[in-house]
Amino acid sequence: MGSSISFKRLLMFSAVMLVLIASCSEEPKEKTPIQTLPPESKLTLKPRPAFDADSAYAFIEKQVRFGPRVPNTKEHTRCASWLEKKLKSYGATVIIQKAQLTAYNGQELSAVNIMGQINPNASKRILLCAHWDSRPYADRDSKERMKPIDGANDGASGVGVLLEVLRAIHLDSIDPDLGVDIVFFDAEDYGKPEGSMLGNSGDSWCLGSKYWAKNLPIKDYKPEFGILLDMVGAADAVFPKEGVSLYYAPQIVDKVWKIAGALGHENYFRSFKGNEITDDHRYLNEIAKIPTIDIIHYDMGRFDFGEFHHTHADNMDVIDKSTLQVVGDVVLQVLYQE
Ligand code: AHN
Ligand code: ZN
Repeated sequence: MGSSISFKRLLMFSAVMLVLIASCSEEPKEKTPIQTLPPESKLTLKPRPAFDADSAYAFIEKQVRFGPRVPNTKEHTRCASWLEKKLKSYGATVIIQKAQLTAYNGQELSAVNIMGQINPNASKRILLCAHWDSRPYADRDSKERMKPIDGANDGASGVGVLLEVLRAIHLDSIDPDLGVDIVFFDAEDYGKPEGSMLGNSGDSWCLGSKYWAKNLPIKDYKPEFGILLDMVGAADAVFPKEGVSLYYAPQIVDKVWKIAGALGHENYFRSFKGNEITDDHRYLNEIAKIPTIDIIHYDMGRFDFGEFHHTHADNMDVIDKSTLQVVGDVVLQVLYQE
């Protein structure tokens, strides 16, 4: 039938036209795209309270203004009272542990470890810690090497971040079944000066945490894990997966670095293994058997702990609010992810 033939022709015509149009198109022919879905993120980030880096910075500044926090000085005693008062003001139950410790040179040190507990009766607990004393020497400096340093990064930065973490929890709220313990260790930085003839310096550091680990101030104290912050305030800080942490608490390193990555901070929390560093966490692991990691600035390619480390340049000028923000956000996220 005539109409059927013309219909077939129309169909044929249309098909030819379509092929022509398609082949004339200027668009380059695209291959079927390979499915490149983003890697499945195993982490759903839960809400966390805000960390105020200005406030953390002010807490660091306050410590530095006391003067060097060297055991047996009035600056040290005054700062200890302030820390105790701050912990209480943010709702923590405070436990003060005093100890007479002997330094590498025979000097007796009146030391004080300061602990604050949130939800003290909760059985599941997380420990956060930092050293609050500052180094009595500037043994890496070229001048005034026997004078004490400000210790803005080395000491005050970890404490400042933790005080702000506590303030953030206090202003917000936290699961009443999760206990948070903050411990400020004393006499971490009274280690043998560089070049000292007094033999191996390895165990002359961390006197306060060693004492604390041997004399836990709470019966059957067994937190799930601990996080130590040391030197967490410098610009462009590099936090490798520190060696002692990887040895004793690899699963905690993994947890914390995954969370940091999910927050987009892999430029600070690097994925490579760092050196093994003798720091307070070593003794929490070895003596108290608390799996504890160390978030510590250590840049192997660039002045390890920083050009200013154990010099008079470790002052407020090296403190960078962006780094404080990153570390504070990661620590808070770890707590609220539990
Ligand atoms: C040593 O250099 C052996 N330990 C580094 C721990 C440290 C010093 N943290 C702060 N100051
Ligand atoms: Zn130090």
